[in-house]
Amino acid sequence: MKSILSIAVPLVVASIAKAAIVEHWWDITYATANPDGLFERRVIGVNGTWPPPQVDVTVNDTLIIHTHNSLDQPTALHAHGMFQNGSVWADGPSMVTQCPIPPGHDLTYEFNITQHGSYWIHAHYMGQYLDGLRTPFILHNNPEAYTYDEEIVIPLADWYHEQSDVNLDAFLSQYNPTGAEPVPQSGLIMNTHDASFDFVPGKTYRLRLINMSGFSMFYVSIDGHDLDVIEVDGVDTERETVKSVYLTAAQRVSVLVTAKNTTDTNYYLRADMDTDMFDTLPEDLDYNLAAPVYYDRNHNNFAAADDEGMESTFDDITLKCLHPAAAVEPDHQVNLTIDFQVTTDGINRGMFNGLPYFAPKVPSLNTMLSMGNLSYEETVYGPQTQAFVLKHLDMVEIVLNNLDAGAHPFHLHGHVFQIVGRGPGVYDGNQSLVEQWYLDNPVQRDVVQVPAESFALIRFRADNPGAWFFHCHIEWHLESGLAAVMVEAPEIAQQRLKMPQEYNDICEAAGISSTGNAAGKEGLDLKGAPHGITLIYDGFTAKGKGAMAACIIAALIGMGSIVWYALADPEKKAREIRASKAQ
Ligand SMILES: *[C@@H]1O[C@H](CO)[C@@H](O)[C@H](O)[C@H]1NC(C)=O
Ligand SMILES: *[C@@H]1O[C@H](CO)[C@@H](O)[C@H](O)[C@H]1NC(C)=O
Ligand SMILES: *[C@@H]1O[C@H](CO)[C@@H](O)[C@H](O)[C@H]1NC(C)=O
Ligand SMILES: *[C@@H]1O[C@H](CO)[C@@H](O)[C@H](O)[C@H]1NC(C)=O
Ligand SMILES: *[C@@H]1O[C@H](CO)[C@@H](O)[C@H](O)[C@H]1NC(C)=O
Ligand SMILES: *[C@@H]1O[C@H](CO)[C@@H](O)[C@H](O)[C@H]1NC(C)=O
Ligand SMILES: *[C@@H]1O[C@H](CO)[C@@H](O)[C@H](O)[C@H]1NC(C)=O
Ligand SMILES: *[C@@H]1O[C@H](CO)[C@@H](O)[C@H](O)[C@H]1NC(C)=O
Ligand SMILES: *[C@@H]1O[C@H](CO)[C@@H](O)[C@H](O)[C@H]1NC(C)=O
Ligand SMILES: [Cu+2]
Repeated sequence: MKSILSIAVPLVVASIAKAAIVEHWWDITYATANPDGLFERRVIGVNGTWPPPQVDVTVNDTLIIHTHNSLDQPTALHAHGMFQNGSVWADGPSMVTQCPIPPGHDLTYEFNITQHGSYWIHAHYMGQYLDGLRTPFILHNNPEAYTYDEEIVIPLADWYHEQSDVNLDAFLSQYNPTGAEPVPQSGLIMNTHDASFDFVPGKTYRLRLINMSGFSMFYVSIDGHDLDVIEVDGVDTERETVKSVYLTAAQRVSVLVTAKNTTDTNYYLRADMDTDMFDTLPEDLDYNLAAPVYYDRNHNNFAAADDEGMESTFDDITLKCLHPAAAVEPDHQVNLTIDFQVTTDGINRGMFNGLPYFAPKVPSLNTMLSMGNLSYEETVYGPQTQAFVLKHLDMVEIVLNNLDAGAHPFHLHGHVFQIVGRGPGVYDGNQSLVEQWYLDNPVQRDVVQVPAESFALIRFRADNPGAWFFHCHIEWHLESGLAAVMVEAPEIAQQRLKMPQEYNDICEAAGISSTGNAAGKEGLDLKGAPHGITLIYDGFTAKGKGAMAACIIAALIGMGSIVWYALADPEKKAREIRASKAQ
């Protein structure tokens, strides 16, 4: 009896790891940095330094990030991949779940850690994360699903020399009718151009690869080593041994790597950018990144490259979840057709179902929580907010038909989804168009890559009342309109959720109403809600189009400062930049 107790007691003590309150204070500021060694530029960091600190928590902790906005522009922070179940206001996307934090103001992001795995925190306002406001966010479990000796967090990112607002201005311009995206000047491994790693013989490492890119896709491998995939986007997977992995913007993959037993050879970790995306390939862009993996820093014997680069056969759809869940028939379908077209303002925009997203005058979450049973009417969220109201607990299938000649990574906030099928061309409900179904144990993640001119079918349970952004994670495409909002279970949200007062206070400080419809009004009167930039229909004369665009731009500028917060209005933005440069 005595001996059992003496064993049992320490075990119990060890397993009830005390949940902690992890508290951070972030003053969001400008800083200067030269991470690629080629160009020093103004970046956005924390407390005057860059990069922002990595955040580490353990399951059951509560994370509190006290932010102060010391920039001269609004900002907002998103913890990518968090379900925020019961705390949707802390999700972060500007004008979806919160008003952006005006310059000089504070906001506290507080939420419980119920998940584990590899995530990241990034700005969700205009192109700010490409200016550097992004950092890994690691949720440790105890115990972890797999054992390993050490973990190495490896953020990968593209890097621009120009400020995002200037890049956005050039991208969202009538002088860019093909919608050519700004091409990054560099790629960074570990936020630098000269990363290196040390491996100790015989040890097993968990590499947490996090793609914090705004645009570029990478293939990652280590010469002479296999990679065992064990996690995608916070979901533990069955171990699968591969030579290289592929990550689109915002995706994460953990791999286990067993170090060699000898130290006579060193190797390179390779991260090759997928150059298919770039409209032009600048000669000075080094898109095949490499970082040495040293077993012994005293010699220079490197193994020959055995890099597959873009020949990689890695395909995340074949991965299986460690905790399997079979697909079930959907109760409800949402069809989203992805396209890029020049719209009535003369700008090439991304769009779902022929309509680019424009932020409403009131955050969609505030509309949902303040409009009683009108919150079921999709129109109250605004004519170009692309709101889809979902019934509580429905199994929802999103059909993503990509008409574009480029691949796009789509991210759903507040959930992971199953990827159940994929195929070339357009899915019209004819099930034999699906190349292969994945129904027994489909992979689950929070970002899905939809290849060019093809479709993907994803499914999730609407079990998280709130307003959840769904968008392309290529930052340029999000800003141009490739986004929608899933309004999930409004009546349950109204019963269960009580938005902290501080969130209403920042709306007031920003001059934005925290209640009402997309126009900031009661009922179904939506006059004044941002809209009017649409497809150019046949039948308008060229002159007519010009007149119409001018009229819309005048209307948007007339909306004043609210629109400045709410909309990526290129004309107004351009004027502001010109004005600030003139000062
Ligand atoms: C930022 O500064 C605040 C106030 O001095 C400090 O409490 C906090 O720990 C700092 N945070 C970081 C990440 O440096
Ligand atoms: C976090 O969990 C605690 C305890 O279960 C709960 O009282 C609190 O409301 C939760 N906080 C949030 C922001 O969900
Ligand atoms: C978190 O809390 C749950 C429920 O109390 C418990 O089963 C689990 O072991 C805890 N996880 C960690 C890492 O402490
Ligand atoms: C990150 O994602 C972007 C965009 O999808 C992609 O172009 C880039 O190659 C990826 N980087 C890595 C290291 O996987
Ligand atoms: C290293 O040596 C151990 C023990 O001798 C062996 O079990 C293991 O397979 C070796 N590992 C590699 C990567 O060669
Ligand atoms: C909306 O709510 C009001 C009062 O709460 C009720 O009278 C009305 O029938 C409801 N309308 C619908 C469409 O459910
Ligand atoms: C989606 O498209 C399919 C095929 O065209 C159609 O059968 C289905 O009804 C559509 N679903 C919705 C919700 O519109
Ligand atoms: C469904 O697609 C298959 C494969 O393309 C085609 O052979 C078949 O005719 C289609 N069925 C219908 C009803 O359109
Ligand atoms: C949210 O919490 C509810 C219980 O409060 C649970 O039923 C649901 O599955 C959770 N959803 C997610 C996405 O975590
Ligand atoms: Cu895209």
